[in-house]
Amino acid sequence: MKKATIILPTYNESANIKELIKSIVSKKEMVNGWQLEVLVVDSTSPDGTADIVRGLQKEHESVHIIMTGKNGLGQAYLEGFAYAINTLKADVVFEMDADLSHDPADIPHFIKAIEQGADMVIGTRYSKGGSIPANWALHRKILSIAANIIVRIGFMNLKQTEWTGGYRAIRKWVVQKITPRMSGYTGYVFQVAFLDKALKSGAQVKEIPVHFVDRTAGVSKISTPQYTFQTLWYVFTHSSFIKFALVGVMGAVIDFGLAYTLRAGGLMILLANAISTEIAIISNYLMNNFWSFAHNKVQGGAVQFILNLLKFNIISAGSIVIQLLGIRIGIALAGESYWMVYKFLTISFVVIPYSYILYTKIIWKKR
Ligand SMILES: Nc1nc2c(ncn2[C@@H]2O[C@H](COP(=O)(O)OP(=O)(O)O)[C@@H](O)[C@H]2O)c(=O)[nH]1
Ligand SMILES: [Mg+2]
Repeated sequence: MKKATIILPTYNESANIKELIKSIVSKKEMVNGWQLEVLVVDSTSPDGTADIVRGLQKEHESVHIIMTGKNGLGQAYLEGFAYAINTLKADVVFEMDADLSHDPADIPHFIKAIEQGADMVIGTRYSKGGSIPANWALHRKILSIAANIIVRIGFMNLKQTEWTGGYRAIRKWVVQKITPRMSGYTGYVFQVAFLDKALKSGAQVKEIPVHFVDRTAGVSKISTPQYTFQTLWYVFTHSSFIKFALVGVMGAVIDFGLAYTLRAGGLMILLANAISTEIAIISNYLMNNFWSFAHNKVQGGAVQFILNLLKFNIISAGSIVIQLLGIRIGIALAGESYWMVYKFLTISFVVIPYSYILYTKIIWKKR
């Protein structure tokens, strides 16, 4: 029989924990072939959450608890994952809020998705069949919706609709692979960082819709300004798309700088530009391979490396043709004086999507 351990991080959840654990335990019969266990990770709550859990342990041997300091939600999960896998021998771990926002009746759906081959299952509030609480204050709705949209666009991953939610089922191998790289993300940013790293590691991630219910007891522990800043910073520093855009800017600087220098050194204009452009293309290829798309680096030795550099050259040549066409069309429609505007618009709205899509479909494919 396989084992799934449902990890409940708690800080002052005495008003919720008993009802939640009883509800989870009552679902045990609903998942054939799986043993369900509960692991509470309590940050030494002063409200006596742990005592309530210890009381329940007398009736239910599938209930476990470990104590930790108040070191953030992510840190509580890291400690819970380690205990669930090393001590309880879990095959799958669940993340779940302990304030009754997540409905234990969804647990069998998560298990089913795992059985169908998913490595990680995410309960999403943002696809058909899911929802955020109707009674949330407007600012909370906006914050939650905006956070997910910003992360989706930042990572250019529109497929993943839920990044910040904490109702998840994760296979052991994903946890073991990702957790050693999570020590810098021990607050609420943990959720975004973990999902990003799981996707980059090639985990099959599946979403299932969930209704998120507002807590009726206890208070939220989220610190909005800190969370917002950490999330934005994480996306900015880990988005392949943003890195790709920065590489593009660096390429332009190299191209212009080198062309100017070579020309000043006495080379013919066209020759100077041919050399500078090719060097910029090669340096872009290297920066994209070892930085922007490092998780999907070109494999297969020197031959593949050169072959892909050739493909990269062809795609880059396409960018130049597209730019010239854009400028040409602009001139035909609105005259010559604004050619820089046409160039800017063509690069922003055609060249960038064109090259990003081709790079990620042809050269740095998802493995
Ligand atoms: N162990 C532990 N649990 C925490 C910590 N911060 C939040 N939690 C738990 O994480 C879950 C989600 O937190 P909550 O404050 O409801 O966040 P919100 O739903 O985004 O408002 C709840 O079960 C909290 O008790 C922490 O520092 N340590
Ligand atoms: Mg909550």
